[in-house]
Amino acid sequence: MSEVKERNDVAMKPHSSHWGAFRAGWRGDELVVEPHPADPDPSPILQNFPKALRHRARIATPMVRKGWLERGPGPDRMRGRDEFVAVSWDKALDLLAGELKRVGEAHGPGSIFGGSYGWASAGRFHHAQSQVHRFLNTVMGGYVRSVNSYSAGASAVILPHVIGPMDPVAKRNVTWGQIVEHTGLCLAFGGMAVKNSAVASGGVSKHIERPSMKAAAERGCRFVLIGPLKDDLPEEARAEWLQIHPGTDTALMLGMAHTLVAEGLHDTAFLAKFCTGYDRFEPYLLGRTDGQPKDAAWAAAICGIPAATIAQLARDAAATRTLITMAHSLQRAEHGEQPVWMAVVLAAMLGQHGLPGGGFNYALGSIAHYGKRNAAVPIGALPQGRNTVADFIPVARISDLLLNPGGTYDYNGQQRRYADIRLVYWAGGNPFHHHQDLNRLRRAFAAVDTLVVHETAWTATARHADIVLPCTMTLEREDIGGSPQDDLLIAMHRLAEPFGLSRDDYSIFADLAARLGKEDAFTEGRDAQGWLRHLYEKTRAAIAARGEPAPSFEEFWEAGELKLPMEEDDGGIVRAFRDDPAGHPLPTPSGRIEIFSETIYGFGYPDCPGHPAFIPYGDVPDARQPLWLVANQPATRLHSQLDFGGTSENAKRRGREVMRIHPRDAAARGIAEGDIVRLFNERGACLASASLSEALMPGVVQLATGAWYDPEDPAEDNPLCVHGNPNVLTRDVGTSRLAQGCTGQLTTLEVEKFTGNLPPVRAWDPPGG
Ligand SMILES: Nc1nc2c(c(=O)[nH]1)N[C@H]1C(S)=C(S)[C@@H](COP(=O)(O)OP(=O)(O)OC[C@H]3O[C@@H](n4cnc5c(=O)[nH]c(N)nc54)[C@H](O)[C@@H]3O)O[C@H]1N2
Ligand SMILES: Nc1nc2c(c(=O)[nH]1)N[C@H]1C(S)=C(S)[C@@H](COP(=O)(O)OP(=O)(O)OC[C@H]3O[C@@H](n4cnc5c(=O)[nH]c(N)nc54)[C@H](O)[C@@H]3O)O[C@H]1N2
Ligand SMILES: [Mo]
Repeated sequence: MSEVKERNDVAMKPHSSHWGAFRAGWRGDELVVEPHPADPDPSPILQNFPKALRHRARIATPMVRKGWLERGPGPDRMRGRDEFVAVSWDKALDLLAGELKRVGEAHGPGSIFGGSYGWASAGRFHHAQSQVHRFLNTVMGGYVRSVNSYSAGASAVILPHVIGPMDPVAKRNVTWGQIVEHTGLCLAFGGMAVKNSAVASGGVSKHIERPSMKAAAERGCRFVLIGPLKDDLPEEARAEWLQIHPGTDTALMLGMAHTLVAEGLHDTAFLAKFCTGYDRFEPYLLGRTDGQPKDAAWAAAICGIPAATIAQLARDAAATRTLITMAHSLQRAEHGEQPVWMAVVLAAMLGQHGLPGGGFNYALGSIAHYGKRNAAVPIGALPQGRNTVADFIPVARISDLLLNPGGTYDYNGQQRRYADIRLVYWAGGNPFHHHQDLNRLRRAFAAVDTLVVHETAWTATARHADIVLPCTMTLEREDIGGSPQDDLLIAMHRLAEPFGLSRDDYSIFADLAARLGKEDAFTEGRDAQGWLRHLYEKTRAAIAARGEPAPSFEEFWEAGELKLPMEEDDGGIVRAFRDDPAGHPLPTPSGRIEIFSETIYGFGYPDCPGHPAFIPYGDVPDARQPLWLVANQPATRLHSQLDFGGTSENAKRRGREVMRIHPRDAAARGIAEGDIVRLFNERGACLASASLSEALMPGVVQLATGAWYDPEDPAEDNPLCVHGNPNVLTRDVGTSRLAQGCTGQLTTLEVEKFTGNLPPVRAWDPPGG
């Protein structure tokens, strides 16, 4: 095999992950992992692999919860508190097939929740979420699904109303190449942390964000970071840091917009030609509707940035090529629809949408998908089959669904009703990582008849399941790595034998399908290799159709990668609209940018009116919970994945996640560097190790997500998490009635030095041992 490289006597084989393409091989018992040679800024997350592969946290054998085995399916508060019994694969699959049959016959597929949100692993075929969806569709007739994501719950709903679907606004708009060449001022709301662009679902072979910011800054582009944390932009951007109170960015943007109007700097020609509804928004901006002009002084009192700074920022933005970027985080918060909409409006008032390196690019820098050119050929994905169940929930309403069968709620103009769910099937996601208010989630999971989880490791979600099926890790199987925003398709070679009795999700589902008499419907007669060839063919045929050399599957596998043709950097639908508004209208009701939306206005939601507005946060610091918590993405891993890997573990202290606090706030509480602290609020509490830092603003503490939930006493209803999972603290409320998105980024709490006996961290110990 030509791609096998000898380095330090190690035969290296290609593989890929959400956090980068790489090569790996064995030096004796040690797995050696090296980034793809073309990657200018590889991620340290890669080094989670070696230690994780054979870690004790891996699941070795199928397990069934004792109470479920003895008493059968049914609501049970013992989930997460019970013992497990090891069973053979045959026994586990017989039990599960019987339960699926019972639920299907008695209650129908509309009683199965297969939302199964989660990132799983990077391969196109073994992607667990795709596997479980295909299984439920082809074998069970369907399932209640989830829509939107934890990433962009609010923007996925608001953007189509006001400018266009999220994908073209985020992924085919302003590129890093345009920024390097054209941008004069980049206003980065929530920053563009390179720890975040370490990641792209499906994989990324070249991390270009840091070098691009460096090149842009060296040319003279000015970066302004607006956010509570200084390190949300890299040193290389040479950014100015404007510290803003969390949840107040809409006020800042309104203050800038007001300055533009007051000084006649807004682009009235652009507003007239490309937008609709400015006349309905301006009275609010100027205070004609409520007596309160949203001027810079008003904004300053809310967001904490001086009025003169706000006004000058508006003038500077009007004087050059200005790009507004906005991290996902701002909309993963109460009223998260508003900052996104207001950013679209501010860029419109600046007249910059559609200019190279200007306008608004949602989520640039939040993930490595954005700011890239797109592949000119399709990349295969596992077909999902047909879901006969029309019902769905907005993804972050999972606890509401399970706790309120038959209950009603609003969503994007609809009044909807929650289904009566009996069986929940999860593969490739970790709700005890991603969901808010984990004590409430435990009550929700107690309400179903059966919870089935496929996992590679003993996450808290696996520990709360009735049936736990052990799965291979990506390194233990062959797959194809790729994403539509990367120019390399990677042949993911197998590097290790399956751990214990673990099996691929695919072969588990194929065996289950056979037990339910639907094997052919699920497999279409293909084994895993057959599917890889089938998926590859889609890309190969498209390359051949372009008249370009299109290697066979064998050639691709042997070479280890395939370079894909890429589309032109043409600015996408926003540029096309600017160039020809009549010929290329935006896919909004008016075909224009909607500064006022008749549609949204017609919904009559007080928490999402007809134009962007500043709506104060509900959960604000008070005497009892005086600090903001920023629960952001971890630098040392992807979400909760491989929390037990080397990079992640090495960043912990005394086994706990590190939480950052400003020295002023620490001093007021007698907290010193390295102290174990207790973070608490009305919903829950967790421990963490305190680190004092002036890289965050006073009044804000930061604890990244991803430390595995580890209840001190699982028998309690609101146990202390001894490891540092911030989702015991966050609120489980939707962004608004419009999008019902996740609001996990921000909450309020108090912090104190922990003085009790330090409980051990057991998050990675298998249950019962
Ligand atoms: N407080 C707060 N909460 C948040 C956020 C926040 O900012 N603040 N961010 C949110 C966001 S943006 C997101 S995207 C979510 C992420 O939430 P998730 O995507 O659910 O988190 P992951 O840890 O990636 O979960 C993936 C799981 O799949 C498992 N897995 C990997 N490969 C395989 C496989 O081949 N087969 C099977 N069966 N399993 C596999 C992994 O072990 C892991 O447990 O979290 C959200 N939660
Ligand atoms: N290393 C790593 N990278 C990741 C991930 C990961 O788990 N690990 N997850 C990936 C996924 S799935 C997603 S969706 C993206 C998420 O991307 P983001 O949501 O953009 O990432 P976060 O790190 O949660 O938040 C970015 C910053 O926003 C700032 N912020 C928080 N609240 C406010 C506010 O009210 N106003 C302002 N101005 N700033 C605020 C915080 O300082 C925070 O550090 O990250 C992706 N990248
Ligand atoms: Mo996400």
